[in-house]
Formats: sequence, C-alpha cells, structure tokens
Amino acid sequence: MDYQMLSKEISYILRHAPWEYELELDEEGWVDINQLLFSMHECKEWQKLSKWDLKLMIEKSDKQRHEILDGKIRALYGHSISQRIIKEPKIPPEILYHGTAKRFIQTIKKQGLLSQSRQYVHLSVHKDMAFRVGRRKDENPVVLLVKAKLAWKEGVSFYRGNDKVWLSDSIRVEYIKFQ
Ligand code: HQG
Repeated sequence: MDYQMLSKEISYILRHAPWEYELELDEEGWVDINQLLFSMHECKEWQKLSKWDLKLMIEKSDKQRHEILDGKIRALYGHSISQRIIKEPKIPPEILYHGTAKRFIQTIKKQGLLSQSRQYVHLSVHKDMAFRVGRRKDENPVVLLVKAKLAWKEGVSFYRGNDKVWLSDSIRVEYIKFQ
C-alpha cells in the first residue's frame, strides 16, 4: 500500500470533495469510516483498503493531517468545501508563523493574510515548519511572524488544527511582522 498516495486521496476527499465519493461531512468534518471504505472500494485502486490501512496511514505520515475517533475519520485542517467546518475557538500562543512566497508579499502587505481558497488562514507553531510550508510555493520563501495573542486579545478568532498547525480568521497587517 502506498500510504503517501492514500493520504493525498483521503485529504482530497475530506478537505475538498467528499461528494465525489458520495459522502457528506458532519459539522466538525467527520465521516463514518465504514461509509468511506464502502465508497472507496468502488475504485479498483482502493479495493483492498481497510481501516487498518487508514490507521497506518496516520501513523506513517510526516504530518498530523487526519484523526480517527469512534469509527469516524476527519481532516484536521485544510478544508476548502463551502460547508464551513466548525472549530472551537482557542487561545493561541503569543507568536505564530506563516510561510509564503515572495510574490504574495506585496498583496499581503495591503490585505493582510486571507484564507484564500481554504476556510481558514493556516499558521505554524514553529518557524522552520512555516519555512517548509512556504517552500511549496517558492524556493526562497518568506516567513511572516504573526502576533497571535495580541490579535486574539483584540477579537480575532484562532483554532487548533493539530500540535503544530493553528487556524485563524483573516489576520490584519497590524498583527504581521514582515521580517
Ligand atoms: C497566500 C499544507 C496574496 C498564503 C501546508 C499562501 C499548510 C495571500 C496562499 C496548509 C494572501 C494560500 C495550508 C493575500 C494569504 N494575498 N496571497 N492577501 N493571504 N496568501 O495552500 O498556508 O501538506 O491555501 O501565504 O503545510 O500555504 O497539505 O495555504 O501561500 O499547513 O497537509 O495564499 O497546507 O498542508 O495557499 O498551506 P494555501 P498554506 P498539507
């Protein structure tokens, strides 16, 4: 089993297109594992897929992208579907980081950080991880520092994705340090 490929497909389904597998997410993004397997078994590629494969996929992954609980599975972040995934607001750490491409900086300086095609802005706890996120789009990415606690104190909502990824609503320029 190619667990990386499986992880990409599961992310695609749970973040972007559950309907392609005739699935519906509940308001927190959960889907029943048996229903997911039933739909995926229709595909030749995933005919032998089991719930153990889903568990192994999570264990082997370089990032904590999905979680399993009580027979259900969900993506922890990254959603772009129009149905808003409900997250519980949490108090963020003092500082969070956002890695991005140089070519976006001028616009970010005007508009702040926007969620773009996703439901939330994605922020990293660690600077080196933000750098790697930015590397997806630019060989020499820029890492922005976000004054998360201050933004939160002034009314911006933050949510936890996993241990290393935080989500937020739009971040205005006044809370961003362009280093
Ligand atoms: C940029 C991956 C212009 C923003 C990663 C980013 C992450 C603006 C891009 C997760 C802007 C959106 C999410 C503005 C923001 N003007 N550009 N005002 N505001 N942007 O992919 O944060 O491996 O939707 O800087 O590791 O890059 O898939 O978000 O470059 O954790 O699990 O708009 O996805 O995780 O890009 O990445 P994305 P992201 P996985």
